[in-house]
Amino acid sequence: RHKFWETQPVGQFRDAADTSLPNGPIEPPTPLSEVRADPYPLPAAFEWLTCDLDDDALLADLYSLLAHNYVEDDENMFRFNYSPAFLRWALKPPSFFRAWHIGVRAKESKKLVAFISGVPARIRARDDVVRMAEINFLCVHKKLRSKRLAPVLIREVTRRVHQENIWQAAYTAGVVLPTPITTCRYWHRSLNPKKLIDVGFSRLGPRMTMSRTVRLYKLPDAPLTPGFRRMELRDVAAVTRLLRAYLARFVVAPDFDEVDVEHWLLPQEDVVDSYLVESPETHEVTDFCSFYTLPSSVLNNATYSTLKAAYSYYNVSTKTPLQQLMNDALIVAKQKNYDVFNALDVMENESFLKELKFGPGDGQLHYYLYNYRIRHGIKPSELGLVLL
Ligand code: YNC
Ligand code: MG
Repeated sequence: RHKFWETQPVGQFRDAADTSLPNGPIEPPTPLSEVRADPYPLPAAFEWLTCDLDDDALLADLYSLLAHNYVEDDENMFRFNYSPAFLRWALKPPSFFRAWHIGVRAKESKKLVAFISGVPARIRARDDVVRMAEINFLCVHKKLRSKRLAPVLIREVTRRVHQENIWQAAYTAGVVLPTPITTCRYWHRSLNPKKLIDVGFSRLGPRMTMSRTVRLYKLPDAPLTPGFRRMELRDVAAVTRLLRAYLARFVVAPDFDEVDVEHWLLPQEDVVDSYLVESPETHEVTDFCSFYTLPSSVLNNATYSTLKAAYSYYNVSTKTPLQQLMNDALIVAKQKNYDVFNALDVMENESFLKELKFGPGDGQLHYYLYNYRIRHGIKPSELGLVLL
């Protein structure tokens, strides 16, 4: 059934019931001298291109490939529209490898027609901190679909990851592959209900009028928690301490140090936003919340061309109740003109979703590890990892 995935070191569906298989790596590393030295062959009209994302023209090509060909919802009403600045942030974390930014272009026209990327990360599974690649932005131009190009891209990124002596990876997908470690659902909190209804993202509830709906989702003008403010560079050490202590509670989570926190969580306009609570008395940082910005193109609507969406990222509460903290996150997102605030049911998010008027989305997000078995999988609430 899965001609490609059946050949890969991933949990296979037929092994799901086999309790004798151990947790951890599925295959041992091979000596680096045995890692294939040459790129995998492509169909004759195409060539590999290692992408330099500091090159604005190349970044614009990547932006455009994804803006026209990347992930859509099941009804093809919306398509992710990752911004160039976001792509740079997502693909150039500390110690990134340029060789892992892999394009395919047409030899003749030089047009970029496919892409896959990896970035390095340390991810902990139970007690085991593992160097991994986070694989993302796999995309094949719509005109080149179903020609088995995706397996070539995946094999090539795997080869380049192996060349760095890294043997595991983490990734998410909307499709079911062998075998998810967990399956999550997105929840959506309307901030601009009228627009969301106009573009077909949500519908007016039964026995609801537009004005009642607008009132239902109304939020205060400013955050309510005393000491709630934007994160700054001087907060990196405190945020790292909070986050490390919190993520230790989950079965699978990133192992962030201060260098990672500065990259992944220090605010960047329209890319990532982070807020914290600094106690007005002790000046201690007690709570933290963050979201990233990922607009979607609205396909086929006469009035609107994009939805501005915030995605819940990492949140830590030690003093301010998590629900109150996330209510303040909703308030700042509304102030900044986002149309919707999205969150997965990972970590402790279930504890605030219903109370803060998030509704469940359709469609699921499956989380995967490559060459690492987690027997029986985990629950979304045991997952402390958010991929972009
Ligand atoms: C997918 N999303 O099952 P079988 S998520 C992985 N992730 O193989 P073809 C996928 N595999 O089943 P198309 C996949 N989607 O026969 C399909 N596949 O074994 C598998 N969409 O290839 C599929 N982006 O080229 C099948 O299919 C084989 O032309 C079929 O191309 C697929 O970034 C795709 O959703 C997704 O651009 C590129 O449809 C195309 O359809 C497309 O005939 C819109 O491929 C955009 C989209 C995917 C977003 C993402 C994570 C990717 C993870 C890849 C796996 C990484 C493994 C770890 C590597 C490093 C290891 C180390 C160490
Ligand atoms: Mg293809």
